[in-house]
Amino acid sequence: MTPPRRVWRVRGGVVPLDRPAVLGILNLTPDSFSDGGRWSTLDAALAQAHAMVEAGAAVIDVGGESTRPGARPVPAEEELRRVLPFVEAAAPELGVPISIDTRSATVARACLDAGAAIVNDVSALAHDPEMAEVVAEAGAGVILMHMRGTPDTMNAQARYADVAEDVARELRPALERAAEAGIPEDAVVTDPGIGFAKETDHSLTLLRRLGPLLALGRPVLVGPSRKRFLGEVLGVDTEERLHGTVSACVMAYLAGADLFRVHDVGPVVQALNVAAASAAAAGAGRTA
Ligand code: HH2
Repeated sequence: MTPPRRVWRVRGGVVPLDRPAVLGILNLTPDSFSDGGRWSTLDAALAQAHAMVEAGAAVIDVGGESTRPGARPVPAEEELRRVLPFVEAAAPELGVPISIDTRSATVARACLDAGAAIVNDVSALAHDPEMAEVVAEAGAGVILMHMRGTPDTMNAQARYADVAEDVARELRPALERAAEAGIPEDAVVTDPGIGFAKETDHSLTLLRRLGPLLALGRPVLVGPSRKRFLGEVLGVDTEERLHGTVSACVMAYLAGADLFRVHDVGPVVQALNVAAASAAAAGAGRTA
């Protein structure tokens, strides 16, 4: 008998998880650390989204607020001005679910109404008290990411006894918030928050030690793309971090991650497909 298909339930459908799922990043912000200001017209944003789908993205993750360390919050109206026209235009034609990267329930609600299927909340439903309800009412998928403090204050809070255990324990209240609001278990994905209140060694450790997070019983997403910890290991600037990003994703896959949020979709999809094919050929799971 074939085992039941693993899926992530999202608004209006599912994201299959029987092979690695890549989320293509589309930052419609002037100040994101690596692609800020690049997709400043609707046409450019749509073209980039289609190119990422073509390259194998299972989801497009669109954001209108930078969460890089030290970033200042953006008012909901401004966030909506940046992302809503894209969601309205892309949802009917893209062919994959759209995820909205926001901490604001107002932004999430408007984007879900316009056809988005997933909310990627880096505050794990803690920033906006209405967020859990908005996700539940829409039947959306949700990504619950670990961080401490806010992007403004998080860097000072990167002290852990055991980063893998601490991250998993600190995400539990978010899972409870989701369950209390009526969000189904199979709509929830967790994320260790690479680079969010994490020193380089914490991010590197988390890529190898996802066990405590996996023990929470939800699929795990990682977002290492072009991040600072890669720059610190390799001594290279943001635009030269592709190979480091690819290695980080493959390592996290071998440690049990199912979803990967990246800027460079094609190379990461290829690398993960090789890793998955090798695991399947060996017939003994990912770590054998
Ligand atoms: N990282 C960033 C933003 N959103 N969401 C999840 N779930 N996981 C992450 O690791 C994650 C995230 C930061 O990266 P980026 O979007 O490239 O930059 P910026 O926040 O400057 O827009």
